[in-house]
Amino acid sequence: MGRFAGPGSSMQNFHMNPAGFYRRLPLTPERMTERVTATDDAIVLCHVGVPHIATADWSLTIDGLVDAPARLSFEALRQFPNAQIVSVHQCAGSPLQPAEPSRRVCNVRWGGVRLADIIAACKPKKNARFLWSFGADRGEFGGVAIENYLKDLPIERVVSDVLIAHEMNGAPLKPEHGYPARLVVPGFYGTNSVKWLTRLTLSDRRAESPFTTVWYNDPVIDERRLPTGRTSPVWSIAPQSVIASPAPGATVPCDVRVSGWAWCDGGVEAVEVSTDAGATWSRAELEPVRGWEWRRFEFSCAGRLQPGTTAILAARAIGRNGACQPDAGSRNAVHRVEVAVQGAV
Ligand SMILES: Nc1nc2c(c(=O)[nH]1)N[C@H]1C(S)=C(S)[C@@H](COP(=O)(O)O)O[C@H]1N2
Ligand SMILES: [Mo]
Repeated sequence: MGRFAGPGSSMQNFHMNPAGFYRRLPLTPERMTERVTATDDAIVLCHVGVPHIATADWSLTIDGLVDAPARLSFEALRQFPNAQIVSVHQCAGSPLQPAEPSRRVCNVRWGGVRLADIIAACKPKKNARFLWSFGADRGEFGGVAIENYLKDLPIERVVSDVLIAHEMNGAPLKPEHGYPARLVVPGFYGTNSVKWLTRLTLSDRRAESPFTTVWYNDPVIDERRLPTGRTSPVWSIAPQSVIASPAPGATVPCDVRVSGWAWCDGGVEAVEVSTDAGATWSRAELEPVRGWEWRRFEFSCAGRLQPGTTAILAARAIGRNGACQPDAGSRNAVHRVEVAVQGAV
C-alpha cells in the first residue's frame, strides 16, 4: 500500500455510468422556496461521471500518518454513532471558470457518522496536517486524465462536524450523490465533499492533484483589489445570498416583501437589501442561526418603490469575518432581480 500517493481505491468492481461529466442544473433562486431542498432538486456535480458501487464491494481505507490504519466495510462504518446535519451544499462553479457568478446551491439533511470519530479511532500522529480524501471515480476532465478524484482538508477542520454521510434527506445516497458513502464538509464548497469515498490518508503536506493545487485555487487579492500573485484553495464558503422572492420579471406592489436565503462559512453577520440597483443598502431581518443551514432574510420595501416604474432589487450578505459580497466578477457576486412596480390605483 503506497504511503501517501497510493491509488484511491483498489476497487475494480464497479462501472461508470455516465462515464463523463454529469450534472443537474440547480434550482433558479425563485424556485428555492423550501428550507430543506428535495433530493430531486438538489445540485449534482460529477466531473468524470457516476460510479455504481455495491456496498459489498465497498470499503474505506484510513492510512498515512496514523498509528492504527484501518479498512472499514460499510457495516463497520455504520457501527459508529449516527449523526445528522442539515447544511448548505454549494457548488463553487466550474473550476474552468472560477470567477463566474454561480448560485448552484441547496440546503439538505445528511446522515452518517462523524469523521472525527473515525479519525480518532485510527490514532492520528501529531505531525498530520492535512486529510486527503479519494473518490473511486476515474476518467477525464478538462483534457486531463483523472486517476481518482482527490481533495484535501486542513486537519483542524476534521473536528468541525464533518460527516462520512450515507444518507441524504433520510434516504440512502443516490448513486450520483456518492453511494455508498461520501464526505460532507459543512461550510466548505461542495467540491471538498468527496463522493464515492474509498480512502482517507493523513499527511504532513497538501495533496498534489488537479483538483487540489491546480483547479479550485483562487487568486488572492489585496485591499486595493489587485492580484498578489498568491492563490488560496477553494475551501470556506464566502458570504452569499439569493433573492427567492419576488421572481425576476414579477409585477409587485409598492410594499412588496423581499425574501431569500443567506449563508457563509463562519456565519452571516447581516444581510442588506437594495431597492435601487445597489446605490443604497438597508438591513434586512434575519432569522436566528440554525446550525450549518442557510438563513432566511426578509425586507419590506414599503415607502421605497415608485408606482409604475421598474426596480432592481439586490441582496448582499456580510460574513462575521467582515467579508461582503462583491458587486460582480466573483462566484458570490450580488444577486439582482428586476421587477415591475404596480402603478397607482
Ligand atoms: N468523487 C467525487 N466527489 C465529488 C465530485 C466529483 O466529481 N467526484 N464533485 C464535487 C463537486 S464539484 C461538488 S459541487 C459536489 C456535488 O455533490 P452532489 O453532486 O452530491 O450535489 O461533489 C463534490 N464531490
Ligand atoms: Mo462543484
